[in-house]
Amino acid sequence: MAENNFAVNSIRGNSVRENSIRENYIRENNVRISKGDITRLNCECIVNAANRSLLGGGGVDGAIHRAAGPELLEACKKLGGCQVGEAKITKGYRLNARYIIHTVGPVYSGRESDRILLGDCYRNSLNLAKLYDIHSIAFPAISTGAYGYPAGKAAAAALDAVYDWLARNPYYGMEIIMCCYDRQTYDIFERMQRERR
Ligand code: AR6
Repeated sequence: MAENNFAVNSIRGNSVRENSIRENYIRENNVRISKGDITRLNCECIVNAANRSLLGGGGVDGAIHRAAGPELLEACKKLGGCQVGEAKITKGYRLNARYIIHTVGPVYSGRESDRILLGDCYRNSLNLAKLYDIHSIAFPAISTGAYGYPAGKAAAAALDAVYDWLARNPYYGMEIIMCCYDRQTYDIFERMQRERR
């Protein structure tokens, strides 16, 4: 009898509570395009577009090191660098984000290998995030600054890689934010994502 009452309440009287419980425990896969400074985001993890030394640089790498503080450089020194397309993880230190995943995009060459290596950055970052039980992650537009990757081609490779990863991990519940710094890059990502729906 008690069990029956519970079942009936769950379906009828307690539906609002049930829904809020569901929201707390069941997350959905989702891709969002946003505009702004990645260091300001409130998500579990942000991705850095680093270089192979992992010892800092300009662009988003410089901004992340400045915002995270000097402990980040000390942690990066212990990582032994990173190959193009691979990913390594540190804490977020002074950032709101708990973790930083450092990946190294390809310098644009116009060869087919660019697209594969750029896709590897997203795939390997997401795999590493999953190992750390991360469920929200923000990416910058990797390789589209100093490394010269045209934004349209980079957006296509990035979105192919993240949607492919989500299709392979349909029940994981990962929120992916593509964080574009400037209006032009944002418009390109936003249009390409809309065309996929
Ligand atoms: N938040 C989000 N995106 C940003 C930010 C920010 N705060 N600052 C810049 N961007 P880049 P890359 C955008 O050059 O092309 C570094 O020196 C930027 O507008 O940062 O992968 C590393 O150490 C562009 O759209 O990275 C490497 O040596 C995107 O981030 C090299 O640059 C990527 O631009 C990596 O070059």
